Amino acid sequence: MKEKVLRALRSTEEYVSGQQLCEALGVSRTSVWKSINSLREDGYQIDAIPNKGYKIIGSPDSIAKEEIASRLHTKRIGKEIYYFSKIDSTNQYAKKLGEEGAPDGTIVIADEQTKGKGRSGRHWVTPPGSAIAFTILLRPKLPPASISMVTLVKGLAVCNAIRELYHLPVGIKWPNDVVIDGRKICGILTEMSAEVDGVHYIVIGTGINTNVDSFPDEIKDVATSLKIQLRRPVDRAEVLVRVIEFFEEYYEKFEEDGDLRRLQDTYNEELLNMNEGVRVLDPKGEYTGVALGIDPEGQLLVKRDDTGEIVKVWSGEVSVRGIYGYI
Ligand code: BT5
Repeated sequence: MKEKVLRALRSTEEYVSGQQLCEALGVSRTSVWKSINSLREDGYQIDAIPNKGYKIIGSPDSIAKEEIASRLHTKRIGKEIYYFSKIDSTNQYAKKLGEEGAPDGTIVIADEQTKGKGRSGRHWVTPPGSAIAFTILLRPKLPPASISMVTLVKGLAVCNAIRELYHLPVGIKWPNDVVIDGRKICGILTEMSAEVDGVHYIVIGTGINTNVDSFPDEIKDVATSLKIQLRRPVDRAEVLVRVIEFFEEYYEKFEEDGDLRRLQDTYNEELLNMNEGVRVLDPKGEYTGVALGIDPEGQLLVKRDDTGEIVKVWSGEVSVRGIYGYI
């Protein structure tokens, strides 16, 4: 109900009368009034003028369900939203929902994670109330081998949302780190439940450092936040909504072909180290070369310095660094 009231108030720049709200939402005056009060308790500033109605004049820094649902313009992703002020891991919860049959496009959002997961058992730090942690559950009709490409689709969405909103010099460190100023601003973890020939569901988890002021010692040299870069806090809901909208747009393109052919050029424009020297940390032996961008399957093409041959690097076990450091 709160979500519907918010949506109605946000649908116009004008004041919306109590009567209009009752009629549009098919509820009583008392019920509208209760929702307005409850929104005020959540930190919304709602101006009320007799005989004119209500208007939102200030919103809290919230990524709760009502806030996101009332601002999101998507067809498919976010039709169901779960929000937690604190949770162990949004990916973990989304997997539970996946097992229970939750629909494609369901989103799980949290303000704090106590056991945020990175890849290969690593930890992802999500400090309370200042970062974004969220996971999208999807049920793609694609073979399991295609799923790792979704992570690249997501990285591209985050990268372009940040650029559009804040004009920051953001880029992608292949395959899935979104980086500003040589530091990581976002991490993505895709997990899947599948059989040999089909996918039950996938969960794509994303952590974005929005208004984080400082990081624990162990990551302070590799992490940054939008607030640190801009020297001002951002509207977290704005970031989350734009990322989801970009993702829906890109994911549709990916799903049509089952590969990245329509996104390859856009991705390569964002790729850090493009046409530059990289070191490929392959467990079978390290080598250096020049990064030539991704192919339609999301593999990084590298021209080896030693043999001159162009090899396809897949992200599974291999990691790629710039010649002079992490990026
Ligand atoms: C990732 O792993 O980058 C994937 C992170 C995915 C997190 C999201 S949050 C929502 C969803 N729910 C979850 O439980 N997880 C997902 P990886 O490439 O393995 O990077 C992990 C490494 O990044 C750590 O070992 C740290 O060095 C560093 N790190 C940890 N927290 C960070 C942060 N907040 N910002 C930047 N770097 C961080």
